[in-house]
Amino acid sequence: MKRFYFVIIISIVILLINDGAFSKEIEIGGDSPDAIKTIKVGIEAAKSGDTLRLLPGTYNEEIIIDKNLKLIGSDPKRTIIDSTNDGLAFLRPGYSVTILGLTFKAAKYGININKAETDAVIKNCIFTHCKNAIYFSDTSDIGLDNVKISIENNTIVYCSGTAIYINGQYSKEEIIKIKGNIVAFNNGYGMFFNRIESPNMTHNNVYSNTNYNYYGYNEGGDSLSKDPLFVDEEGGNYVLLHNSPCKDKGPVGLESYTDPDGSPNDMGAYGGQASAPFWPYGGKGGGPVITDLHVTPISVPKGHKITIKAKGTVQ
Ligand SMILES: [Ca+2]
Repeated sequence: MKRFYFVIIISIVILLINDGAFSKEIEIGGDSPDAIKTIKVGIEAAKSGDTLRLLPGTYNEEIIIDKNLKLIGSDPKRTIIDSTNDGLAFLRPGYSVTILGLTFKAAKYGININKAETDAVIKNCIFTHCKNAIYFSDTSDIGLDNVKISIENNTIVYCSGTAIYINGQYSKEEIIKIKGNIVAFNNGYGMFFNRIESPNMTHNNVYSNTNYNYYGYNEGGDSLSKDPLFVDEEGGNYVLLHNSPCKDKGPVGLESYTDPDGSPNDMGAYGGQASAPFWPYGGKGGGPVITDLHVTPISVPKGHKITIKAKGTVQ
């Protein structure tokens, strides 16, 4: 009888170990000598369902997706995929991938999805100075129910081609969801749709894109076309100024859409609960950000005066 209980307990322990090993988090980047330095090596080490957490840094590589993964950046401003061809490519169908908190820079295609049967969530990312930012082209006539692409709370600016390109034989809502994005100052189209009948598209700000803001499908509900007013677009800081028209105008309806300070969703990469790890605005109510601190002179005898100058910005 004793032996019988022993066998059961061992079986439970093994089940727990297997379950724990099923999905893990792999850290990439950083200065530690045994750190995994490239995303490619991280993907090779990952099993389907794992999360790759990217420490701040610039990754000069092309990411090929060949398993179900989450790619989570530390902060889009500081976690940069700088690639000349594809930033990230789905070359085979059937993968489910979440991409969050990254900047895609300089790529010919920031994210290139050319197969049906893809489940991609692209969230809180910045695309800048790419040719095309998010490019989905499925030239087959299959995959009506086998594709699910969600493009939410991204900032896509200063690309030389099209910001969001969707080409596929799809008509159902929820298959392509495009919400809360800022798409501005791109040199081609803001959003280009071919053969798609009804993307689920709301709360985007699509402004000043050289060809057309929209082509092939008109803007969805609650959308804007206004200068987003970034803190420093020349310097690549796409945080919103306090008077940005994108403040509190992002998607509504889900708890995840609420900003980390409790206010409604801001459009762009700094909006929604997922931006909490890199939320740039301080706590609820917002305190000023102090910069340009100068003390002159830096040393004086007792009883003399010094001048302290600083700049406070409320975002
Ligand atoms: Ca807000």
